[in-house]
Amino acid sequence: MADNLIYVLNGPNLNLLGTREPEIYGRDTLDDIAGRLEDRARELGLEVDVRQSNHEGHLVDWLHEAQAEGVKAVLLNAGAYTHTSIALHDAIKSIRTPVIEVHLSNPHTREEFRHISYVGRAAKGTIAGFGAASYLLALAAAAEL
Ligand code: CA2
Repeated sequence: MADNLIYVLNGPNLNLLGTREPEIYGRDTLDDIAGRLEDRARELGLEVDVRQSNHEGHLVDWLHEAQAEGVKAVLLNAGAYTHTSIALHDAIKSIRTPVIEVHLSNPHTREEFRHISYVGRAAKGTIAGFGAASYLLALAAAAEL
């Protein structure tokens, strides 16, 4: 049982964070965000395990693992899979671990194809549009669960 552990799962292209499109996604790298999450988690008596993959199946496996390991919650920025992946939707539905959907940008203010979220339809809640702070806000929400 890892009931003070939070998985922070990141999907495709988020390994490039901080290198391109800073006007949309900000200048922080995923490592910068991970560092800020680790600091805040410590203050909250929690631990974070931050991961990134460009492969949909890895994200599905990690969601199953979150349930098997008994982690407290998952923060999930599924990147573009948010808008396409019924597999991720089903994986979230298949576990009891609460999943909080996270986005740096606000997909609802962007292209039409970003307005559907298969992740959001299965998640406990969504935090979007606050840049890197979205992750910290989601961690605060997870701490309240
Ligand atoms: O706003 C978010 O966090 C997104 O999940 C980011 C995804 C996008 O497809 C979603 O609609 C919203 C894209 C992540 C791509 O990250 C990049 C980072 C640096 C340069 C280019 C892409």
